[in-house]
Amino acid sequence: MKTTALFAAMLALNATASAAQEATLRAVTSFAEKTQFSRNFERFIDKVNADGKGVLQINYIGGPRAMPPFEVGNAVRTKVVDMANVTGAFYTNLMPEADGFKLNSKPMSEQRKNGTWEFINQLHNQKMNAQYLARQFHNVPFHIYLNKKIDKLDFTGLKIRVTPVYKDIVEALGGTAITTAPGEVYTALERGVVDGYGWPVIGIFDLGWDKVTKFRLEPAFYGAEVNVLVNLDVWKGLNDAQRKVLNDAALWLEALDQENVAGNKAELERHTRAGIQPIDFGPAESKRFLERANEVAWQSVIKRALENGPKLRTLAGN
Ligand code: 173
Repeated sequence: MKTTALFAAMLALNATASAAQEATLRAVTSFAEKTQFSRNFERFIDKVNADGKGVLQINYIGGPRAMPPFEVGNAVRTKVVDMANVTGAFYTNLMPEADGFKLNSKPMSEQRKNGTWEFINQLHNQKMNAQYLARQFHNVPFHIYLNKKIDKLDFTGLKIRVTPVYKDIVEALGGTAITTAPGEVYTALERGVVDGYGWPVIGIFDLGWDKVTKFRLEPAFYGAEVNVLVNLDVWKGLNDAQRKVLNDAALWLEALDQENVAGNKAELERHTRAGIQPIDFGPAESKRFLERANEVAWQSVIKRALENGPKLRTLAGN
């Protein structure tokens, strides 16, 4: 009896001691280090490491050189890493609903007020064993980039590099979809394995794709989403002060999206300087494209997520 009590007291003491200690989280990103879709996460890490001195630190392991992008979601789920910067498009195998996140372009301030964040956090808790700490880039749309000129909105005969983001619309327009990680896009274009690719409006210069890109198809569509996830066991193991450092930095990170409006514009100007020409079939065709893109994507999400798909669509309001 005495030993048990002593042992319990020691355990309690130990737990208090470790809770008061500085925690260190190991983090990876699913995009190349120091490129567009890793950069704000890297700023977030710097902020956490400055604000969290003595409380919580992030040990940045790096990007795709450390871990293949399509494995990052599962690595968070299984606690191979504690935290990751990753798009839902890279973990639709674990959570088909993630394909619907690109269809919600409302600012995160609004998504946090209208229940969207809460619902998507629940999905992450249940299916990814993860806390949905932050979402970035709601206002950065995608394009299809092409190396062959087309004279109507028809991809018949074209091979286009995709992720789940673009697969349904590429196939709906008659194209052949070829899934690759971003790290394989340059070589695929250079060798003519693909005639084009999907990517957001920003970021094609990071890995030199401007050298192997001729055209940018208008209009832009959907909205990029790159999330900061924390393994749920790790999250629950943190104390209030540690979680506060992360939550405060998460809101700060989401607010950085304000910078994207100017960033998108500057990048389009850079496309022009690089000789990348827009292909634009005018307002009526653009409208048809956007409606089609929206519809095929929702149908695809709803087919795989019969209850959650329609709920996501209601929350997105489109
Ligand atoms: O094209 C991609 O690899 C992709 O799906 C994506 C998603 C978000 C941001 C950047 C790229």
